[in-house]
Amino acid sequence: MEAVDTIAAIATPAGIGGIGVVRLSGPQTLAIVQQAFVRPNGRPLARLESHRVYYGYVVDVAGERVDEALLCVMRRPRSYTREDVAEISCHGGLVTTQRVLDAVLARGARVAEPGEFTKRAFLNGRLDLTQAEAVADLIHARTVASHRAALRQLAGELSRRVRALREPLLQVSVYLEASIDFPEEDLELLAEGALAERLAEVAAQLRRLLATYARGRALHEGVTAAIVGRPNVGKSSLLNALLGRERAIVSPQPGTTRDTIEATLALEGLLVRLVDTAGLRATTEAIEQEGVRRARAALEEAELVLLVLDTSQALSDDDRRLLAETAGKPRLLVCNKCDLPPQWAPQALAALAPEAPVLAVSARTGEGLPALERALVQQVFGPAALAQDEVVLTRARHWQSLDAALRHVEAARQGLGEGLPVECVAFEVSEALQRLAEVLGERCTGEVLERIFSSFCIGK
Ligand SMILES: Nc1nc2c(ncn2[C@@H]2O[C@H](COP(=O)(O)OP(=O)(O)O)[C@@H](O)[C@H]2O)c(=O)[nH]1
Ligand SMILES: [Mg+2]
Repeated sequence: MEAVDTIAAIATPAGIGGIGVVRLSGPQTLAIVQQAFVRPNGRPLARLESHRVYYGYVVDVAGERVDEALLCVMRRPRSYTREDVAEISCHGGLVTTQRVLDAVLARGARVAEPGEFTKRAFLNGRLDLTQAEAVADLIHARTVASHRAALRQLAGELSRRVRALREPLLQVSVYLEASIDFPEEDLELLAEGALAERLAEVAAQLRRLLATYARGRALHEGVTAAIVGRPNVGKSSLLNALLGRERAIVSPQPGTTRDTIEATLALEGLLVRLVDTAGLRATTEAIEQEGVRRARAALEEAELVLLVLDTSQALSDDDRRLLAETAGKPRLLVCNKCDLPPQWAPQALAALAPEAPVLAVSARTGEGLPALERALVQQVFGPAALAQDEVVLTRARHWQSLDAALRHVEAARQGLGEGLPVECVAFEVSEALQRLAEVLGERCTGEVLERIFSSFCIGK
C-alpha cells in the first residue's frame, strides 16, 4: 500500500532530556529534510545517502537555525515503515523538539497519529499484526520477563506457531474442496481417518497454545492480590515487608487501616498489584464500615487473595468466616507473627482449606517472605517457572481468535466422524483458517486496526 502523505512526530517522550528524536515517514521525506536541514556552511545537502548520519542544522521556514542536530535517512524499503524514513536527533526538551517538528511540518509533513509509523510498517508487510502488537508491548514492558515475551513475539515466534497450524488445515481444506469438485473420486481422495487425525492434531496444538493465556495475560497485565484478614493480624506490616518500605501505617490499635492501599511489586517478572485492606470485622463505626465495604470489594476484584492469620492468637470466628468466604478464589494462607510463641500450628489449616498453600511468615523479622513470594508467583504461573523461550498468548484478541478456530476445527472433526456433508466440513475448516488469518492481521477490518494502533504512543 502506497501512502500519499508524509507523517512526522516527536518519537521521544515529552519532557527534559539530553536528546530528542523527530521522525518522518512517507514519500516527501527526502524533499522535506533537504529543506529543513542544512550543512554547517548553510547549504543544503547535495546528496542524501541511506543509513548515513549527517551533521548540520535544522532551520525553520524563515531560515532561522532552530537546533544543531544529526540526520539519518533510511530509504525505502530498508526502513521501519518500508517507506522513506528520516530521523533527526536534536537536543531534548519541549521547545527544541517542538520547533524541529514545526520545521518539518511547515515543509508539508503532517502530524502522525498514535501508532501510525507501526501501522504503516504493518500495512506495507514489514510486520504482521502480532509483531506490531509486540512493538507496543515492548515499549510498555515493566518487567524483564514481559519484555522477553514481547521480543519473542516481535521476532515472529507467535506468528510462526500460528502459520504452522495453518499448513495442515490448508491441506485438509484442499482435500475437501477436491472431493466436492470431483465427487466420483470421493473415496480415492478422502482418507477420512487421516483427515480427522490431522484435525485432532491441530486441535491439540491449539489447546496447548490457548492454555498459555493465563500465564501470558498475567505476564502482560500483572495480577491484583488483595491482602485480607481480621484487624491487627499484620496485613499492613506484610504489605510493607513485601515492598521493603513503609507504605501503610502499622499500629497495635485494631482498625487503623480504613481505606484500601495499593502498591506494585515485581516478582520474578510478574507484576503484582498488592492491595492492603481494612480488617474485616463487624463494626458500627461509620468510617470503618466503609473501609470494610471497600475491603470486600477489593477481595471481590482481586485475582489472588493473601489471607493473613495470626498464629500468636487463637484462631477466631472472624478468621474461620474468612477462610470460608475466600474458599472460591486462588489464595495463599499467610500465617503471620511466627516470631512469637504460637497458639496453633499452621498445619492445622490443612483441614479447613486443603487446597491452599500455607506459609508461615513474620512481617517483623522477614522470615518466610521469600517462600511466600515464590508461592505467589507459582499460584499465578503454575509449578513450572516461565521458560525463557516459551511462546505465550498475551492478548485477549489472540485468545478469542484461536479459541474460535479451535471450535471450528472440533466441529469439522466431529462432522467428519458423523458423516456430515463434505460442504459443511469444508465450511468449518475455512472458518478456522479465517480465524488464524485474523490473528496475523490478514483479514482485519479497518475498525479493528484502528483500535489496535490507537493504543500506541505517538511517534511509534
Ligand atoms: N511480633 C510481630 N508483630 C507483628 C508482626 N506483624 C505485625 N505485627 C504487629 O501487629 C500489629 C498490627 O499490625 P498491622 O500491620 O497494623 O495489622 P493490620 O491491622 O492487619 O494491618 C502491630 O503492632 C505490628 O507491629 C509480626 O510478624 N510479628
Ligand atoms: Mg492495616
